Amino acid sequence: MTISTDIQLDEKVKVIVTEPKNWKVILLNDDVTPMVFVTSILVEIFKHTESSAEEVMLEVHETGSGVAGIYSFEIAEAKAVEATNLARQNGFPLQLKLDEE
Ligand code: TYC
Repeated sequence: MTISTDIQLDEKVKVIVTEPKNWKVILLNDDVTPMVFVTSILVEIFKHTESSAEEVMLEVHETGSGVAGIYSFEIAEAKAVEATNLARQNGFPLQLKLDEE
């Protein structure tokens, strides 16, 4: 048995496809979180090399903020949560935020 289905397309429907935006994970400076801890988070979670991690960490330390990485919203959120959890587990007040690109 063959089932055939006719689908009527409404030509008035216009499909608008837009690229999903990327999100920056921003690291914020504080006076308590050790430099070595921030550097290790940049290596472990944000996949920096040791030297680029140190560069970003120092930029945050000197200017107040810096970009840890740029991802889709879901990945950015997951990495920010992972970094925040790790900081809290170690008793540090490290803060991260997400900014649309
Ligand atoms: N300012 C901190 C210190 O002197 C280091 C630090 C860097 C903290 C970056 C947070 O996101 C940060 N120990």
